[in-house]
Parts: sequence; structure tokens; C-alpha cells
Amino acid sequence: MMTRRGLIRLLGAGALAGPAALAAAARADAAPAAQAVEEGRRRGYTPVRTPNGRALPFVLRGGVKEFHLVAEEFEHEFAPGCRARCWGYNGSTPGPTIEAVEGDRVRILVSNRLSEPTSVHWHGILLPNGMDGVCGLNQPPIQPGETWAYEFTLRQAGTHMYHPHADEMTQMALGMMGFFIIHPKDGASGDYAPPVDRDYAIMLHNWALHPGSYRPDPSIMLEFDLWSFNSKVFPATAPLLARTGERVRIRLGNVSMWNHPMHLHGHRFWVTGGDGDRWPRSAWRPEVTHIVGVGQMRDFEFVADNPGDWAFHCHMSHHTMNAMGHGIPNPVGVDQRGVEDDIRKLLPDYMAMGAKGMAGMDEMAGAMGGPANTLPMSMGRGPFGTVGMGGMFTVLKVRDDLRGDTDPGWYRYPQGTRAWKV
Ligand SMILES: [Cu+2]
Repeated sequence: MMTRRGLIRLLGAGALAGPAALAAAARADAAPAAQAVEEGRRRGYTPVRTPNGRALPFVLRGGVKEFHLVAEEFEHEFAPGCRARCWGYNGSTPGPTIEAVEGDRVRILVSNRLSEPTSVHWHGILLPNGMDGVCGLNQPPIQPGETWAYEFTLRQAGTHMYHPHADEMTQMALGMMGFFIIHPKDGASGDYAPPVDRDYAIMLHNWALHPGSYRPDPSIMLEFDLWSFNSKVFPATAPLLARTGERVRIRLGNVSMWNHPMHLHGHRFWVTGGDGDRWPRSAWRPEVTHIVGVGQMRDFEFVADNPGDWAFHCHMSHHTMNAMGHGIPNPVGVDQRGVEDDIRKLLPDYMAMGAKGMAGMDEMAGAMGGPANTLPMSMGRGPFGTVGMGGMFTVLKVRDDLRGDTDPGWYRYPQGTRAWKV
């Protein structure tokens, strides 16, 4: 006897249902931490905003900035209707963003509350070999219940990451990662000029959270179910905000298993930095799409000079989908008349789907129900209906009258500036 879920798969409904037409309002973007705002004012940098995330506070001990990361398991929500047991730091995935300044001496305490050993590698940071965090090579593993200290002086500026180098296939697949941002010691001068008004950090990741399941599957290499910005999927990804004329940086880090061609609408951005820190100005180049490869970091900068609601997303079209069904038959263009009546004799609520395309799938799958804890494939809603995307998608909201970090709502199009029906 075919189950309803089996039927949805059979009929090509890549859209596996959750509550239909979820119009979850995304939180406004994360305001920078008060500590970073104060430090930034004093030391000449713009503090980083981690949308849907937060910064890691520090305490100063004898001139050393001391941070504390706690590796642990917790429940994480990708978007309303989909939660999972994930691993991360201090109760979140990605872990909180570490922010410091070139020349700082930092000490990072790492407590392991997982049920297996871990370590932390400081990805891209130049440091003494014994601080590099590769289990078995540079240190013994941090056993459950233990706290270890890493301490080094920051000799560079740029966008960096932290993640385990212990059972890493599992630990990263379950969400263990975070940003380590180092601001230049001389502020926005030389190749670091001009200063930015808003500085966002977004970690790209993928998750094998199979439909109906509650724990990411670490064995998957290619066919993932969820694609995330800071471990959230659209429509739960926070919008990026900018007032018209502001200079914006988006720092991207990729700990996923795929490359992501990141595409911004309405603006041309400069790629100004990457794994090797800030690029010399002569190497900057204007783009609208730029690949952030596996294990890489990239900095995009632009002047938000075009008011509106602009999409910012990965251009791999399956990466802007939630809960993909894999290995499903292709019903597009298939005449299902006759077959539909026969199947309905066995399953009275059966509906033929997908013959004209996939666009109607979400609503139909939503009406039919589906596996628990599983999002529709594309469930984001805009002012004109379904956006048709999920996953690695958010909205850059540029406004003349933006106030602080408050989401201004949808863009109001000036008369005569919107496409029209003929
Ligand atoms: Cu992608």
C-alpha cells in the first residue's frame, strides 16, 4: 500500500509539505553588540552584524581578550515548522561571532559539553602551530567535560572562521562553525578605505535533514535537504538593511560541501577580500555574482544607491529550495488523465500534480499534509504572493528613510516604476 508520502514522491512533488503558505516574518537584522559598538568607536571600525546571530562577548584579563566557547547540542529552528537537534557553540549555530582587532592578544576557552571529543581550528588565522586545533596532529582531543585554552596574537585583519577538526564530517554537518572577524589596527585607511556603514557576516551551509526527520545526517555528500544563511532558511533569514547611500560589506564564509555563486540584484559589488585577508585595491573587481567556494571566505562591498527590495541569493536554483525530494520522477508535460482516476480508487484524496510545472506544488502539498517537521520547498511570501524560493535567499532592503535596525516592511514602488500587465 502506497503511503501518502510515497505518492508525493512518486508524483514529483519535490515540495514536501509543512504548514501551507507560511508567511513567517523574518526578524530584523541583528544589531551589533554593545561591546563591539563601544570598541569600534574607540578603535575606528564598524562592528559586524551577524543576521539571525550574535557576537561573542569577551572579558579583558591582563590585556588579553578572553572569549568562551561552549561546544554543545541544542534544538535549532531553521524556519517555523522545522526544528532539529543540532550541534554548535553557546546554544547556537553558527556559534557567536568572535570580533577582535589586529594586534590583539586573544585567549579562547573551549568547553566541551558534547558526548564525543572535539577541538577548534581557527580557519585562516596565522598562529603558532600548537594553536591550530587539528586533533591528533596539533593537540590531543578535548574530551567531554574538559575545557582547553587557545591563546595567540592576531597578526592580520580579515574575515575568518572557526570550526572543529575532530570528527569533522559529523561535527560540521550538525552545525559547528562560526565567524572570527579581525578588524585592521589602523581603521579604514589604505586598502581598507573607505569605511563601511554596515558590515554583515553570513555563513553558508547545507543540511541533510531528511523529510520527517529531526537530526541532520552526517553521511550525505551531495544531496542535501536544506541550504542556509547563518543556519536559517528563507523566509526566516533576516533581511539586510541599508539606508540609501550607505556603503555595505557582506562577509561570506562557506563551510558547506558545495560552491555557492552568490548573486545580488540591483547593485554591482566589489569583491574586496577573501581567504588571504584584504585584497589590494588593484585586485578588486566589480561583479553581480561571485562564487564562494567550499572552505572559502569572500567580502563583497557596494554602495546601496538603488532603493527597493533586492534579492540576494545563491544562484544554484536548488539551493534556494527547502526540503528537496531527490530521485523523484519528472511529471512535467505528462498527461496524467485516466491514471488519476485509477489511483483515486485506491487513494480517494489523490491529486495529479506537476504536469504544468512545479509552481502549484507548495499549496497542494500543504493542503495534503506531509511528513512532520518538513518545510514546503519554497514557502516565502512577498507583497505579490509566493516568492517561489526558500533556502539561501534573503532581501536587501534599501530605503531613503531607514531608521536604525528596524525592518521597514515591503518597498512602496513610486508611481510608474513597476512592471505592468498589458
Ligand atoms: Cu548555493
